[in-house]
Amino acid sequence: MPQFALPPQPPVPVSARPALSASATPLATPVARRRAVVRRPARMLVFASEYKLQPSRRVVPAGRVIIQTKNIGEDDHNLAVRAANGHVLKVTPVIRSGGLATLRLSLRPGRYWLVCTIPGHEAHGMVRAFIVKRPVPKVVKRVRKGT
Ligand SMILES: [Cu+2]
Repeated sequence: MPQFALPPQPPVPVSARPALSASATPLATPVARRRAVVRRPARMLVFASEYKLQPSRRVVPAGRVIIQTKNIGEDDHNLAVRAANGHVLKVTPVIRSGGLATLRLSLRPGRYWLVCTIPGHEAHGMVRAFIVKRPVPKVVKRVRKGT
């Protein structure tokens, strides 16, 4: 398996990811409970450099999303979130080398694009798609306390 230099995943539970054989773990309810309660925004970290964007994840659950962009390159960059219809939903200010910027959005399920809108940068490769998926339906809390 090839090793890519992808940035580490933030420690946020990916609710879109199906639970892997929960029955294999005895007393797997804490995981289910945590998934049911998750209302925090999803998070994504994007590294920007010449000339690429490296998102920490390609799928996020629908709803609030916080996207942080770190410019690990030498030139100025920015980060825009573009909907499938071409509309730019939000864009950061210019991020200087070493700088960090944060976008907060609320996204519906669908396909979106991360783009650096500085002229020429998208054409040079600073564009990446990501998917917003409907979150996993609320898990009904199974009360198993008191034996
Ligand atoms: Cu750029």
